[in-house]
Amino acid sequence: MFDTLSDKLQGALGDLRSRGVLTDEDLSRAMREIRLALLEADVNFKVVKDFVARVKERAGGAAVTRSLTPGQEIVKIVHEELTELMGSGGSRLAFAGRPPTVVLLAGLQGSGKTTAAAKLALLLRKGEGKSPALVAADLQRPAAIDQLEQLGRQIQIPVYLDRSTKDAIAVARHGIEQAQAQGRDVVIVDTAGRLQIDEPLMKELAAVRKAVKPHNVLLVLDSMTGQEAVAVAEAFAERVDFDGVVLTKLDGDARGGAALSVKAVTGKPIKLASTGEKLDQLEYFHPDRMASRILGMGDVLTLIERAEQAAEVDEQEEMERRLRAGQFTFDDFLQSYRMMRRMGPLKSIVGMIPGLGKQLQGVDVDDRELGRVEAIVLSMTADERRRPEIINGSRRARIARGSGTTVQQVNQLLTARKQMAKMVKQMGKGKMPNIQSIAAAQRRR
Ligand SMILES: Nc1nc2c(ncn2[C@@H]2O[C@H](COP(=O)(O)OP(=O)(O)OP(=O)(O)O)[C@@H](O)[C@H]2O)c(=O)[nH]1
Ligand SMILES: [Mg+2]
Repeated sequence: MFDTLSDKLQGALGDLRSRGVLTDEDLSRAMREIRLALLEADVNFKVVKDFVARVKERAGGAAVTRSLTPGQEIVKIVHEELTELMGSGGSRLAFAGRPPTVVLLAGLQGSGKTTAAAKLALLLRKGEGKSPALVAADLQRPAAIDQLEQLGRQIQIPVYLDRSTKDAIAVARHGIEQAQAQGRDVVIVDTAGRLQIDEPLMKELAAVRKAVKPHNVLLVLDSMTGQEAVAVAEAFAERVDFDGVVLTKLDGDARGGAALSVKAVTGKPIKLASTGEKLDQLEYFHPDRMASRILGMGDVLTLIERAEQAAEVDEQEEMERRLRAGQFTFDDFLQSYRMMRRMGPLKSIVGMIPGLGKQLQGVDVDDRELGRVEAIVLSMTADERRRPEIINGSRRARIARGSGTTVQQVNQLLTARKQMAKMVKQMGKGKMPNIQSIAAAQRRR
């Protein structure tokens, strides 16, 4: 997802991070490279211009904080601006006070509406315990109804259809009534696409919209079509209006960057992103997380943590208390990783704790792994972090997907936590090395 853009941006920011002092020349070069990276990824020209101007302005006046180098400060600014660019509004759908919530999907032919309808139904059932239904209101092609019916069967979600009419409004209305009668709380309406934006399409959509009063109108955009997708979004925004965007085919990388302009150009947030043909490959779109992914997550998290460093003495004390009590959940795990990281290279820390180096053999403490460790833990639910024993096979697969890692890597981490928990128990019985004194020793070196 956004691989090219990600590589290019990280390249542009790469040498900045390590510098203690930045000259104006360094800064201009970085800005040029950022501009190129965005343009090459097909981000809208005007959007790029504004973006770079904002980063430049902020970077020029950026206060050099105690905990960040100037280069890191710029990475942080780029991260914030990227997040802002992709939309800081929430990705949640609007749910009706009185069910059913109606979601209308619109978009050009082949953009992925029908697949997205099924995926969304699955996501809402799995993630939010909803009981969705699908309505086949694409009556342009007979095959469209079959396609939705088949998808519905695959995921065992009812599909309302009527092969005897060409009246999309009647089908949509009737479908919603039926869904309501059967106690379904979300109804997702699939509509017909057109080759391009034309009058009949807009009219039909507007009519369906008026008739069924959807709580969410989502525009489905194929991110592989680059700038074309942005033009479609603009046209829809003018003619039919919509509440948010579903970006599809983000797995095809080349021009994906265009999608990043959608929010800036139309003011509508990206709510969901689809990253493959499989039905579970749809996720809520989180601009901040996406920005982190694009910029190389680990580094950004490091930055943010460093900036927060000063405030966290209480946290250490709390942690020690919990460890003594023999608890060691994934929350503790994550926290301890973060604490250790703030104190310097992990290997040196581990080496300084008596007896720890040996016990940690086999547990990976490579600094580069940390971003991944965080991503994995952050992809767990609160419950999973507290009670790791419930993490079964399907949960592992989900966590791997959510964190962009493999099941094997998730397994490794589960094992590592177990080992650490055991170790912590032993230490808890004996003497606990004082984390603060280790930190102090580290600073003196
Ligand atoms: N690789 C990839 N393929 C996708 C994705 N989403 C949809 N597709 C594929 O794109 C094609 C078109 O998807 P549909 O859901 O049928 O598109 P549609 O908008 O309903 O098309 P019409 O009904 O003809 O207007 C299908 O082959 C899907 O499998 C995605 O995120 N990644
Ligand atoms: Mg379709």
